[in-house]
Amino acid sequence: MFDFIGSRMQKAIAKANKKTQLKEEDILEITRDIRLALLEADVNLIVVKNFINSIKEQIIGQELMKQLNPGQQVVKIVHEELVHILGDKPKEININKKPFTIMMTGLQGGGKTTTVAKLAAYYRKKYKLEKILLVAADVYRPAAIDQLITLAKQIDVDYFTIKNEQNVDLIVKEAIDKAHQEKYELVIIDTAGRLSIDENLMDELKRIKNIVKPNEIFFIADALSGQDIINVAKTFNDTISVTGSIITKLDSNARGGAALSICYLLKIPIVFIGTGEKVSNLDLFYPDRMADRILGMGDVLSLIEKAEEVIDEKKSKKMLNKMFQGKFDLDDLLDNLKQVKKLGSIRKILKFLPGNLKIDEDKAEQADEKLKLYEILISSMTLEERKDPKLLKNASRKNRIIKGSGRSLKEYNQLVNEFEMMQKRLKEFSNKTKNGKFDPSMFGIE
Ligand SMILES: Nc1nc2c(ncn2[C@@H]2O[C@H](COP(=O)(O)OP(=O)(O)O)[C@@H](O)[C@H]2O)c(=O)[nH]1
Ligand SMILES: [Mg+2]
Repeated sequence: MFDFIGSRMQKAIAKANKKTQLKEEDILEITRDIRLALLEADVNLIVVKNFINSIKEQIIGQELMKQLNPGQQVVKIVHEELVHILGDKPKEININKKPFTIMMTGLQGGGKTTTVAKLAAYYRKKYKLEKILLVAADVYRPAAIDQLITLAKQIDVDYFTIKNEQNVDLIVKEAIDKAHQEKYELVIIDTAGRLSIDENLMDELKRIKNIVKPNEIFFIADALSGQDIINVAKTFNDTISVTGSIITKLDSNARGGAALSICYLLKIPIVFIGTGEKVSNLDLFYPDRMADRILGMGDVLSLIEKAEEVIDEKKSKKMLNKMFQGKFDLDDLLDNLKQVKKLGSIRKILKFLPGNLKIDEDKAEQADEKLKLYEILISSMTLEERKDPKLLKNASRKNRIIKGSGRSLKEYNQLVNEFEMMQKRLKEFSNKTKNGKFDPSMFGIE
C-alpha cells in the first residue's frame, strides 16, 4: 500500500521542490494532490480534511510563500502532520506483571489467531519469557482451535483448550487459574470473531474481559477492509475499551488507509503491524518511520532492527572470521542463505530501502530464485561435501545430488562455479589483507 500512497505523495512534494517560491495557487495544487493521494488510499474523509487544513495553515502561517526553496519545508510540515495522524509516538507495552494478559479481538479472518502466535514469539524474545500460554477461546469453529494448537507447537509454547467445551467463560476462567497456579508469564487469549458486528459476540467479549481483566485488549484491523472497519472498531471500543490496535496484512496490495484512520479517529494507538503470514512478520509500529516510508525516505532503521533481531550476532562474527581466513564453505553459505530467508525475500528487503532507489523488481526476483535454488542444491549434499567442495567434481556424487534435489546439471554447475569464484575472491582478499595490502578493486572500486 505504501508504494501506492507513497508515489503520489512524492509527486506532490516534488512539485513543491521545483518552485523557488510558493504562490497561493501552488499551495492549493500541492494540497489537492496530497488529498487525492490520501483519499485514494482509502484514508477516512475526516482524517484527510483535518490533515489538509493543518498543513495548509502551517504553510501559510510560516509564510513559506515568501521563502526561497520551500520544498523541503513542505516536506517537513507534511511529515510532522503524518506522524501526528499516525499517533505521534510508538506505544510501548511493558510486560511488567505476571501473568501479563492480552486479549485479542476483531472480526473473523482479520488475523487474530496468526497474530497470537506472532506476539508470543515477539515477547518471548524481547523479555526472554519461558512460560507463555495461548488460550483458544474461539469455540465456534473447531478448525480455529486446531489452528492455534498447530501454531503453538510450531513456536513451542503451551496452549490451553478444553475438548468439546462450548462454555467460553469456563474456558478462560480455567485458563487464568492455571496461569496463576503454574506461574505463567504471558497469557494471550484468542477470541472468536464474526463476519460483522454481532450482539452475542459483544456480550461474550464483555464477559471474557470481566473474567480475565486483561492488561491489554488489542483490536485486530485488517488492512484490506474498507471504511466500515472504523464503525466496527468503534463498536468494539465502546463495548470493551480497546487499548491498542494491530493492523494486519500491510504486506498485501491493500490500500490500508481505513485501518490507519482508526488510530486518529478513535485515539486507539497502533501497536504493531503484520506484514506477512509467517510468525516473524510482525513489526512494532513507529509513526515517524511510517511517515518516512510514505514520503519515500525509506525505512532503513526498521530494516536494520529486523536484521539484528534475526541474524545471530555471534554467528555472523564467526562467519566473517571464516571469510577473512578464506575458510568459507558451502555449509556456511547455506547458513547465510537461511539467515537472508528469515528476513523475507530480497524483493522485500529492497522495499525498505530509500524510495528514490529504483528497485529492479526483475533482478530482485532473479536473486530470490537463485537463493532458493542454491538452498535446495546444498540441502541435498552431505556435510562432508559441503565442507570439502572438491568432492562435488565426483561424477557419482554429482548425479546423486542432482537427482536428490530434482535440479538440472546446468543449475548444479552454476552453483559449483559461482561458489568457486566466491571462494577464490575471498582467498585473494584474505591474502591481500594479510600482506597488509589493500586492493580497492576487490570491492569493485577502481
Ligand atoms: N499476508 C498476510 N496474511 C495474514 C497476515 N495476518 C494473517 N494473515 C492471514 O489471514 C488469514 C486469516 O488469519 P487468522 O489468524 O486465521 O484470522 P482470525 O480469523 O482473525 O483468527 C490467514 O490465512 C492468515 O495467514 C498478515 O500480516 N499478512
Ligand atoms: Mg482465529
